Amino acid sequence: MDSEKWGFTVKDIVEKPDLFMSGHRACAGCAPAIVMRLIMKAVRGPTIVTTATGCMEIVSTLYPYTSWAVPWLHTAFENAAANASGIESAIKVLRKKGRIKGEHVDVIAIAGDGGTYDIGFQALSGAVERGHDFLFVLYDNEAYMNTGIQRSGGTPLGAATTTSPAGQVIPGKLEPKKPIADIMAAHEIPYVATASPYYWRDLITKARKGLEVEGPAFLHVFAPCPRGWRSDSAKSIELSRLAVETCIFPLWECIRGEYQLSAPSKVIAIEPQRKKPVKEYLAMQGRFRHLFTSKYENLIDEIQRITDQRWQNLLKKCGITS
Ligand SMILES: Cc1ncc(C[n+]2csc(CCOP(=O)(O)OP(=O)(O)O)c2C)c(N)n1
Ligand code: SF4
Repeated sequence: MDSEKWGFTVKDIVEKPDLFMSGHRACAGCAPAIVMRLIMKAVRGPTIVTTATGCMEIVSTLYPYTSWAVPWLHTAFENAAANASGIESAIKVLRKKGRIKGEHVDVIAIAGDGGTYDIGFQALSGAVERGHDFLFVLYDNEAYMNTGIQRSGGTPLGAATTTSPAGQVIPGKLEPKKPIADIMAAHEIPYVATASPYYWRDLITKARKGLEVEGPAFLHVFAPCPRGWRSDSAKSIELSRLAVETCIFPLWECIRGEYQLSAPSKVIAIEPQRKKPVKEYLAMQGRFRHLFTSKYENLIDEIQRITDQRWQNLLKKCGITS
């Protein structure tokens, strides 16, 4: 794994050993597991990963087995970023004392939406404010899946979860998704980006960029969960594409507070007729099934309105006027 020689050609990517290995216990069609594998294709050399409690931790480390071919630490649900800060600081001290020499060590913290938007947020905000040099990967499957599909701050408006059940009383989750990547961009850290596993090369490149910058980097990765989304397990990657094409999940980077669209979303900004209706995306998921009944169909228009509004705001931040 020589960072000088390794590039991003398909051949390089295929030939690089998998550092997140097969044999884990994720459900069929689990996009977060695909995201783990792609992220680990981006590392430069010696790497330490710390993962908060959540599906990706549980499915990959059923004792005595592990899917991680790098040093890996379990951390509590709330403090993946604090753990990464400690790892990075320890490496600095050991280097200063001459106890380790040689290559840089990549430090990666990984958490789901529950561990990022909600319970891990103070640790994350503090760690990036202190300027620790690590990449934080949020795999966003939009609910607390590991404990039974409870709503999180990342769950979208109208989604049915076990704590926002769609029925006679409420139409699924009542609040829209917290704009977590914008909140991280507001910290003016060196690198913030969004990514989707359909655009796998873009995802790997962004993970690598996040590792290469000095200081904190935040990567928000869209990650369909067929179990919690009540979607076809063969459609996770199609959903990853549709989320970008509908602008539900646009792709962008923000470098020290400066926004720019990534290629798949730039295409839509230039040719707005390519933007697909959110209905197409919603219709593929059982968690939105109730929105296609007369009682709740007005929520589809509301989801479209919020999506359009957020897209227009993003275009403005990128200096694009439509
Ligand atoms: C302080 C604390 N509260 C609750 C839990 C129980 N718990 C473990 S994993 C989890 C949900 C994780 O959700 P998320 O971070 O979205 O990851 P996912 O399971 O969806 O991959 C919860 C509530 C815990 N481990 N620690
Ligand atoms: S519940 Fe969802 S995120 Fe968890 S392993 Fe299954 S598909 Fe993956």
